[in-house]
Amino acid sequence: MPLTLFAHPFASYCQKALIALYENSTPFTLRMLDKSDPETFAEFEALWPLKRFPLLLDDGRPIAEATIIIEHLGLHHPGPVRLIPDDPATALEVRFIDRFFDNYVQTPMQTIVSNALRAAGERDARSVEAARVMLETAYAWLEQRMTDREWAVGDRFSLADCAAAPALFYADWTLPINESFPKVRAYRNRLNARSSFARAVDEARPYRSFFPLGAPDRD
Ligand SMILES: N[C@@H](CCC(=O)N[C@@H](CS)C(=O)NCC(=O)O)C(=O)O
Repeated sequence: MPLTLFAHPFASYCQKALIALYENSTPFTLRMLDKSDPETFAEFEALWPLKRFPLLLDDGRPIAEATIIIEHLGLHHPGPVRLIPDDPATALEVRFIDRFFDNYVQTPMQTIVSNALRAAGERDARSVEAARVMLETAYAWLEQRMTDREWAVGDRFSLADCAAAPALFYADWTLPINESFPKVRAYRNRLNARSSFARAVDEARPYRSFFPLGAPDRD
């Protein structure tokens, strides 16, 4: 069954879904969401009026939300790398950590980045400050969690790590993960070295000028 992904390589939630596709070498066609291609955007919007990407089209059926796309792939297009563990209790922990990265790392990071995209008079310093506090708190919580761990849950790469990789990649560009969080920094380095994510990062390289805070000269 043909799979199509509406996505942009630089977008963090798209990278999350791409990691899952690359982990299992799942064949798919990329429909690039680029402002210079309004027809693809219109097609995407007709399928998913909430206009948040990525969106997977599986034999014509739209599947939204990066986490749900990864769950869908595991259910309907499984490969050798099982990103949702078979054990229900471990799977629940994976889903919790996936929520942690989306809600408490990606969301505050997106708040700070979107604020920077606004005109000077429309910026919201209070939301940015709250987002910074949330990110710092998330780094501190994760620092404790990553003591003696290679991956976010158990001893295998999972959905939780798919969520973590782009979240920590861009969070560090937004509010640097400082030296008081060595476990988080080491985990981010491990994620960056994972071949599925390294490929997504490489494919996004040409778009670094899009980062409104100014992309640092490093991964
Ligand atoms: N909850 C969605 C969030 C997706 C999301 O925020 N995607 C960003 C790109 S990384 C987007 O659609 N941005 C376009 C916009 O905000 O208008 C998911 O998990 O897939």
